[in-house]
Amino acid sequence: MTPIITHSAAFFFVFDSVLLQSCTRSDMSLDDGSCRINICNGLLLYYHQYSFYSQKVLMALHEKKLPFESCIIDLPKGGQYEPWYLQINPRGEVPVLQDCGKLIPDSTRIIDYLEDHFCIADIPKLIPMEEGFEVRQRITYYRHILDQIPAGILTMGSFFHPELVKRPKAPFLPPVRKNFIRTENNRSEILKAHAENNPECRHILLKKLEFHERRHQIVTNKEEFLSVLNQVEDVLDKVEEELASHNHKNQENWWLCSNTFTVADISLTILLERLNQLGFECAFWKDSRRPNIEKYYKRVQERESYKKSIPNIFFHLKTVVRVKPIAIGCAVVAGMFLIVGGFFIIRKMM
Ligand SMILES: N[C@@H](CCC(=O)N[C@@H](CS)C(=O)NCC(=O)O)C(=O)O
Ligand SMILES: *[C@@H]1O[C@H](CO)[C@@H](O)[C@H](O)[C@H]1NC(C)=O
Repeated sequence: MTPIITHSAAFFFVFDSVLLQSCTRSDMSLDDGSCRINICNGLLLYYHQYSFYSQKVLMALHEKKLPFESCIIDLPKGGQYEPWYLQINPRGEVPVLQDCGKLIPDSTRIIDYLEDHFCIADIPKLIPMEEGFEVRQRITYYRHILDQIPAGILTMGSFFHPELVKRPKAPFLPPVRKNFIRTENNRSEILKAHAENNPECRHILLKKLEFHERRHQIVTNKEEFLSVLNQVEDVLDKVEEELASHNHKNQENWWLCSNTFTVADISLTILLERLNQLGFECAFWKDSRRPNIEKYYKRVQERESYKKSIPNIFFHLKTVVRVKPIAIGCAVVAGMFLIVGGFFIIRKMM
């Protein structure tokens, strides 16, 4: 499997295969088919477009308008278990940021790193220092409770308990969901196979196997999954209350904790985006359940950083077609165009 190197903006273009370049030998610094490149003046992000934690880092990079190169790790194909990638991140997870020789794993650490190292005058700040202690404390609090929600369990659990979900959206449409479930059910085998084939990574992969089996239990057990959904309810209640408390201010300019967009807003935005894609928006905010969150989510979708970090409809179509053989792909594409077309017609009529 050869990871793909793209320019940061490449994947936003429709059918961008021309712009995507496979790693070539000369790009690589290692001899094992890896994609680790030596960039000595700039940032390189290892990520996947549909990864929740990757999307947070992408949004931070775009908010701060920092240029970066990227290397896509093909999670559906197990690219995160390749020996060369385990050298970059022994946890076998995306995202990882490479800044010259330095490797920084974990989305929270990456965002803090960006905030600490790229803070000269005209780079937007995601943790405003000049607004005082109270605002910073609030940012830390909301960021913390939002980041504690286990996004992977939320995502996978929604596939195993479709009765709890109303209208899943792209990219989590039926063929993609089936693919996710198939891979999840076979992940132990996949990890064991990788461990057999790569004795030097065996230890790490077997650790991951243990972790996976515990997670699988939670995901497939309805009671446990419902308690994760309750945790989401609690956090969203607090967020709704916070947003409501700004109603007397000039609301157009207010985000979660401040009148500037902060790290807490990144955590909130990517969570709302994921909940919406999984089909939980009806349960959590639609129809005036949480009107301030509903308004917030509409408003944040207008931000440039959102548009650049969340794959668009064309990207989704391509994914669906790739996952399934042509025939089903075409049917899904046709269906989605009908839905999207219908949506625009209805919007025009209203
Ligand atoms: N704590 C990490 C979590 C990263 C994480 O769980 N990434 C997922 C994708 S969203 C992943 O790489 N999963 C692949 C695997 O565990 O096999 C962070 O915040 O970056
Ligand atoms: C499960 O994974 C193993 C190891 O990668 C593979 O050989 C096998 O074909 C997979 N089985 C299914 C049902 O996908």
